[in-house]
Amino acid sequence: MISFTLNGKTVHAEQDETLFDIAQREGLSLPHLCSGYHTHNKADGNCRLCVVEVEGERTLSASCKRTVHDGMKVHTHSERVTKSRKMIMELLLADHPEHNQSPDPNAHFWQMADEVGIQTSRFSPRPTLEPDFTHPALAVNLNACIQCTNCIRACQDLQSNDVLGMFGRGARSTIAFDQNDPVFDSTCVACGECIQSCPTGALLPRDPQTGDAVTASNSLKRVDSLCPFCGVGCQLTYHVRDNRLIRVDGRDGPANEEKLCVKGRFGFDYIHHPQRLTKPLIRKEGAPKEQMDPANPLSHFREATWDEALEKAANGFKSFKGPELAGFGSAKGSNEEAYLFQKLIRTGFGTNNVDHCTRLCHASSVAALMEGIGSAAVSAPFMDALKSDVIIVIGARPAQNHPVAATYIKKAVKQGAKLIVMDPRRQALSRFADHMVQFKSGADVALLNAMIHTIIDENLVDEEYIKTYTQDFEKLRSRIQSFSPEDMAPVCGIAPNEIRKIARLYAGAKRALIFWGMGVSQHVHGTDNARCLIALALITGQIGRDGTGLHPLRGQNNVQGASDAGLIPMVYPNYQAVGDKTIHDRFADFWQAELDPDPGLTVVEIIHAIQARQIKSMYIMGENPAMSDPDTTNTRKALASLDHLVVQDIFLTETAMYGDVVLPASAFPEKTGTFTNTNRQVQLGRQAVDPPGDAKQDLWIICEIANRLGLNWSYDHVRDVYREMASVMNSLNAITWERLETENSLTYPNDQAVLFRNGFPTETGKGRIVPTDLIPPDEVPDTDYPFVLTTGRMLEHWHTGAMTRRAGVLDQIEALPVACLNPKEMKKRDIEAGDIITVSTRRGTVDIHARPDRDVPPGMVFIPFCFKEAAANLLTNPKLDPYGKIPEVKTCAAKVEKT
Ligand SMILES: Nc1nc2c(c(=O)[nH]1)N[C@H]1C(S)=C(S)[C@@H](COP(=O)(O)OP(=O)(O)OC[C@H]3O[C@@H](n4cnc5c(=O)[nH]c(N)nc54)[C@H](O)[C@@H]3O)O[C@H]1N2
Ligand SMILES: Nc1nc2c(c(=O)[nH]1)N[C@H]1C(S)=C(S)[C@@H](COP(=O)(O)OP(=O)(O)OC[C@H]3O[C@@H](n4cnc5c(=O)[nH]c(N)nc54)[C@H](O)[C@@H]3O)O[C@H]1N2
Ligand code: SF4
Ligand code: FES
Ligand SMILES: [Mo]
Repeated sequence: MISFTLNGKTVHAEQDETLFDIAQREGLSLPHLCSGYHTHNKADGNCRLCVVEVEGERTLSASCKRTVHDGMKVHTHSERVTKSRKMIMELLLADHPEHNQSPDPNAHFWQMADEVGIQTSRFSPRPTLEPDFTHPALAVNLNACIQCTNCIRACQDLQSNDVLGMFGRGARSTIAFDQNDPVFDSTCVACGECIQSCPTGALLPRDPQTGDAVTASNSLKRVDSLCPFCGVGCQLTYHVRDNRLIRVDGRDGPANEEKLCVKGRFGFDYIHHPQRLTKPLIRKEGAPKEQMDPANPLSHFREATWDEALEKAANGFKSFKGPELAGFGSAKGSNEEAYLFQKLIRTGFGTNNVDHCTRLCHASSVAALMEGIGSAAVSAPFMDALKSDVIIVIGARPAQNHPVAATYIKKAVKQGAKLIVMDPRRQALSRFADHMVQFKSGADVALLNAMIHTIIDENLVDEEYIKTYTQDFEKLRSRIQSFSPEDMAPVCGIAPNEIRKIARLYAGAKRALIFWGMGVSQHVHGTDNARCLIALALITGQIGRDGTGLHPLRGQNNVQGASDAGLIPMVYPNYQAVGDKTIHDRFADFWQAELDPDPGLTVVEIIHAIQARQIKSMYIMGENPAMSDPDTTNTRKALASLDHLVVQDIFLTETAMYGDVVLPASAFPEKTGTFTNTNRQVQLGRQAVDPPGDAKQDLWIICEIANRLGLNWSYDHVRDVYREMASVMNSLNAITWERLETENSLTYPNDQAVLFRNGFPTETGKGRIVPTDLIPPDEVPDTDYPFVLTTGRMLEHWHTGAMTRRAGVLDQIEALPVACLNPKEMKKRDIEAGDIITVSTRRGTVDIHARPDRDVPPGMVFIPFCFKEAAANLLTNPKLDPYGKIPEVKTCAAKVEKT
């Protein structure tokens, strides 16, 4: 501790604390522009507004950069300081339009001018610059820029996107996107971090509908909530005016530290889209399900009252027996909604046929993790990347799909960590990687087993760890003999030396962390892929410590929570097996209901059971299987063949079009509930606006149906549902609703960010190593279908496009369906960028625009599944992994022709 005097008062401080922070702590306000505006942006000391006087020193010091020493005498408002601040402000004002011409007359900049007491400038202004409105998300008016460089630091240090920099010299120097390119032509990914860091209004968000710049002061109400898109679980603040969201800012959550990505910041206006469902709909008598008119889907429906629609929905369900019924719940909904949805299916329908998109997602990872280490949640949060010295990212593209999680990986690399990316396609993280291992699609087991072979062969294993915490290592040792790097090189396409290098790097690391995604899980051998990753961590002891572990990046904002809450056919809440008699009886007693003793069917199995006429009626809430399930033609036929389908959504989706009853629900910002992100952090989403028209809260709708099935539920508030749910979930025992309201984010179990420090929750307490064999993809290229088709996502769009294609900014950035091909393949076939091509597989055909993309290797075509005009799932293979029951949407054989 250091002792010094601040304006004559003795103050104690830490050695590395800045004067600015100390002053703030002491309740002194110091004017500031280039520091202390965005909490996590690095202090820069360039605006000089925060200067203070240190007795005996010739010059004033920027307090945001100045630390203290014993005996120092500091003055924050001496005459010299005040005079200097006034001059600085006057100079800065010369770089800014008149107050009434300012892009944001209430900006922090003007508050500082007030504080300093200066409103006009005697100095001549800079040459004026053209505002840049080329990007639908960003209003750039550098006439208001004071070059505090907050935006540059936000872009480079916080997000590591490295787009913004300085350009030019002297009075002509400006902030620039890339080489001073128009924003839309630059490599800007529109995370908007620069906007949140800009204190002057030179950078502002644009209204997605009108295109006008929106200032924070335009809002009347601010509501602290969460991003509704991905499993990162960014905290944000909604700005509301007249029951409309007008702007979103990042909030200081543990998983995002004020950062957001383009979807969280600019993708909010889907909730105001004119196509929102605002009235319950009932299918018109005789309107054929097989012949929808996609141009006018509403023509098949008539509006109904809630009473009529709910009666019809419930009566329909009542006319079928348990095994004839099924439900798809939603990972976009809250924990409370997921809990009540599965409770309704199990107690009201009398079946365990309840599942959700986790089946298409990490089902195989979950199968392998449960088998291996007895728990399927991540062992460490993604922020732990900052503590790792080696990071593997395999079959995932976080910079696109978990963008804020990716900021931690990028930052770790900048701090010296080594990154290994393993993927058949290159990606935004590749430029950060020490090893970009671009291997053959579907060859994960070959590559990973060759790494395991190297680690065992070169005795890089952690013998102590293996002895204490694992079982079945000997089985692996003998089976791995046939997987030498030399033998596996032709299978995976990676040279033996490179395999050895990355194996040594991982095993030799002090702390190594593995992230994985859909490229690992969505295969017929997805469970085997994950088994290999688990084995890698177990034999090297790279788990159970800070900066180590296994992190299957969870996709949907609440897929972790929906799974925890029991939206899974074989387990009740908190993964308690349906097939276990004691557990079954306990839940039957708790819910006062007769329960189906057998595990239910999974997502794709349910579609197959409809085709077999076993399942005749379904309740689908917040999922769009007509777009997201593989082999869409057959999925849609199945949905059309149902005798009774109730869909609860916010739009008339491709799935809702097959509904007999369609119930208009509440979107994320219209409700309150808990959500669990990929880090096992439970956080509160708070209602910011009312649902439109007659649309109702999802929770209310579920309860109304339950009561019409005779369940007699009454919950006054969502917290009552939370309490009931938490009472049957040990994992939540330390997390009360009240704590959530005040503490913002709580990690289960028991606030432990890193798990398995002393073994695993298996019967033996040890992790099980499960050896794997080579299984080729179900479909490989041949002469008829010579390409590998792979499917996935793009940064701006969410899954089936239901939400993001109705979000103004996002849809303007990515407006057309595209298939990405290596430019060489395009040249060979005389295909130009933007040409329409036909991509076909054994299941279907789509016409789609070709996009040259060097990330895609020759011989591969990539199609994102968000475009209904060219639905990728018309093409995909529904073949399942036998353990996880996940379909192989990451690879099948395809043909590409110029149309
Ligand atoms: N922008 C956006 N973000 C999202 C989503 C979204 O729809 N849009 N969805 C969310 C959801 S639910 C999920 S699950 C996550 C998914 O996030 P990711 O797991 O990152 O998803 P994908 O883009 O489907 O595929 C990941 C990677 O797998 C690679 N891959 C393909 N075949 C193979 C293979 O054989 N082996 C290996 N190792 N890799 C392969 C692909 O090239 C791709 O880079 O994203 C979440 N975030
Ligand atoms: N080819 C291919 N197919 C895939 C994948 C792939 O990589 N390739 N990935 C798979 C994966 S990992 C996943 S997770 C699935 C995702 O598949 P889905 O979950 O079917 O996809 P979403 O588009 O997210 O569907 C969410 C639905 O919920 C609605 N919705 C949004 N908010 C709310 C709300 O608050 N209440 C209600 N009631 N409804 C709401 C939306 O309008 C939308 O219709 O797709 C899978 N399918
Ligand atoms: S990273 Fe995920 S949670 Fe965060 S703003 Fe983007 S989509 Fe939302
Ligand atoms: S805030 Fe300290 S120099 Fe700008
Ligand atoms: Mo997912």
